[in-house]
Amino acid sequence: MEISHIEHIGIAVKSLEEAIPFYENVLGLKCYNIEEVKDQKVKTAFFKVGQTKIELLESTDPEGAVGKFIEKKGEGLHHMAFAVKNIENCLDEAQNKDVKLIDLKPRKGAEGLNIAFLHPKSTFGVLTEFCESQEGASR
Ligand code: CMX
Repeated sequence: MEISHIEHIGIAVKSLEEAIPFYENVLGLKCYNIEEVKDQKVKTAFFKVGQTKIELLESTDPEGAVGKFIEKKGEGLHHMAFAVKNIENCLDEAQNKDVKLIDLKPRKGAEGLNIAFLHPKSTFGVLTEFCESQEGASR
C-alpha cells in the first residue's frame, strides 16, 4: 500500500458558521472551499495546513453519518484520510488482510477525489478513509 501523507482530518461540527472563525481568527488558517457533498449528507469547509487539510463537516440530515455521530458523541474528530496512489489496490489489500470495508469500490468525495472508507470497528476506533487524487488515478 502506498500512502504518501495524511490528506485530511475530518472534524464534525454542529455549525460551519460557528466553527470557521476559530480556524480563521484564532489559528490563522484560511477557509478556501465550502462544498456540499449531497450523497454524504454534509456540508464541508476546507483549510490547508502544509500538505494536509482540515475538513470541517456539518450535517445536513440527522440520519446521515455525521448527524448520527454528533448525536452520539458530540463534536470532534470524525475521521482520518490517507492520500494513496492506487485506491483500488489499497481496498483489495485491506480486504485481504481482513479489514472491514464500508465502501467496496471507490466513489466521488469532496474536491472530486476518489474516496473509500474502512470501518472504524476494524481500524481501532478511527474511521479511516483512502483518497486518490486524479494524478494518483493512473495505474
Ligand atoms: N469514528 C469512530 N467510530 C464511529 C464513527 C466514527 N466516525 N462513526 C460511528 N462510529 C461507531 C459508533 O460509535 C458505533 O459504535 P458502538 O456500536 O460501539 O456504539 C458504531 O460505529 C456504529 O455506529 P452507528 O451510529 O450505529 O452508525 P452506523 O453503523 O449506521 O454507521 C459508519 C457508522 C462508520 C459505518 C458510517 O458513519 C459510515 O458509513 N461512515 C463513512 C461515511 C462518512 O462518514 N461520511 C461523512 C464524511 C464524508 C466526507 O468526508 O465527505
